[in-house]
Order: sequence, then structure tokens, then C-alpha cells
Amino acid sequence: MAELFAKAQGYSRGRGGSMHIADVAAGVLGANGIVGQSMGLGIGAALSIQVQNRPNVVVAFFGEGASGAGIAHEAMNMAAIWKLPIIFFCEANRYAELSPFSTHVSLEHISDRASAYGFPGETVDGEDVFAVYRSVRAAAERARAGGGPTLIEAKTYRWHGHYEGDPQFYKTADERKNGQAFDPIARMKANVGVIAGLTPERLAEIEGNADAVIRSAADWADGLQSAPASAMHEDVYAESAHATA
Ligand SMILES: Cc1ncc(C[n+]2csc(CCOP(=O)(O)OP(=O)(O)O)c2C)c(N)n1
Repeated sequence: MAELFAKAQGYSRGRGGSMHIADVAAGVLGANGIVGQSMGLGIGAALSIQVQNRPNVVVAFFGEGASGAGIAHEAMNMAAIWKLPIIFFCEANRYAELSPFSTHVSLEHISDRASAYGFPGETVDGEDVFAVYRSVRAAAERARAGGGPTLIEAKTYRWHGHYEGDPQFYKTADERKNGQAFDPIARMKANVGVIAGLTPERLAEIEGNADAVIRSAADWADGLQSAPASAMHEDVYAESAHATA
């Protein structure tokens, strides 16, 4: 919350915002705005795990748009050759920026690409929390046992536009109106009783506790002083000559 509110106590000292959350101590190496880079950074992290003989597994998240970037293919190839402990996790949400899936992907399933590198690829229902969990768990077990990478494609749906105020003219009017019917959280709540044996009361209690944690984090962050403007240029390694002209 401090990072979202641009406060100095944020993970990236308030300079990254929502797109650059990193918490290295928790194993979150950092999101970045360069499409596809999670895979390049991910195989580096996976190589370090392998060299140090640690039991961790990397999960590199990316979209179907990123799956066509050069770095995706280089990273998957190297991960396959070195049998790196990494899961390539594609959130295939039907749109890349303003482009529908079929305009830039030549296959029905991104997961089919894994066979080109010789490791398993799997398509899961990304709206089903439990299916995703099972699939990731199996891939992590394989990676820990030295079996190398897995490509998981989770089919899901992007509610929002690419940017605030995106009129989403690349969707049909019906889709713009009814798209929110795809809701993995609502679906999980409807199924969790059957699968995990939770009562509606216990589920409401869990939700209430989570809400309270989020609320208190937001209140805490809201009350912090803003990072001083004088600190804005700290950790900047290159500046345009025009900035000082
Ligand atoms: C290397 C690079 N090229 C282009 C962009 C501009 N850009 C930002 S998001 C995006 C589309 C990404 O699509 P996808 O990977 O499907 O992710 P999603 O939109 O679903 O989050 C593009 C092209 C960028 N940030 N980085």
C-alpha cells in the first residue's frame, strides 16, 4: 500500500507504483514494464537456484502477447537445455494491449509451443483456482525433482481496458457489457464449500479478516508522509542533458 501511495516506506521507496512491486525478501523479484522480461529475469533466478542447489522454483508470469516476444523463446530454450527449475506461467486473457488473441497468435493454445523446446506444456482453466493450483503444484514438484521447466497457459479474461478510460472498441458491445461474468473469485466462492469443505460462515470470516488486513494497510499508508520531492533523483543513473538545460 505504501508503494501504491508513493510513500518512502514502499517496497521501491514509492517510486515504482503498482507496476514495479518488488519484495525480494519474500521472493518477489519485481515486476517491470518491459513486456516479456519476466522470462529473461526468471531463468537467471532459476540458474542461481540450480547452481546453489536450493529447493526453490521460479514462476515467471506473462501474457499471451509477451509469449511472442523474442525473449520468451530464448528463455524457454535455455531453460530446456539446462533443465532449470522454472514455470513459465502465461495468463492468456484474450487481449494484448488493444489486440485480440487471434490477431497475433497463430495457435489456439500457447501451451503447444512448449513441445518445440522439449518440455511439457499444459492449458488450464485460469478461472478455476483449484485447477491452477493443481497444475502449478505438479509443475513445481517436477522442477524440484530436476525435471526442468513447464509452460502453463491459464485461459482467463481481461475485464479492464489496457489503460484507464480505454473505450475497448476491439470488444463487441455485448462483451463489454457482460464480460464480468468471467469471475474466478465468484466461482471459487461458489465451489469452495464443495471442494474444501468450508461453510459459508467460515468463508465470510476469512473474507472479513482479509478485508481488515487490507484496510489497516491502506490506513497506515494513507497516514504516512509523502516521499520528499528532493529524493526524486536518487538512484537515477542516467539523466537527459535536456533535464538540466
Ligand atoms: C518490450 C515492450 N514492447 C511493447 C510494450 C508496450 N506494451 C505494453 S503492454 C503490451 C501488451 C502486452 O500483452 P500481454 O503480454 O498479453 O499482457 P496483458 O496485456 O494481457 O497484460 C505492450 C505491447 C512494452 N511495454 N514493452
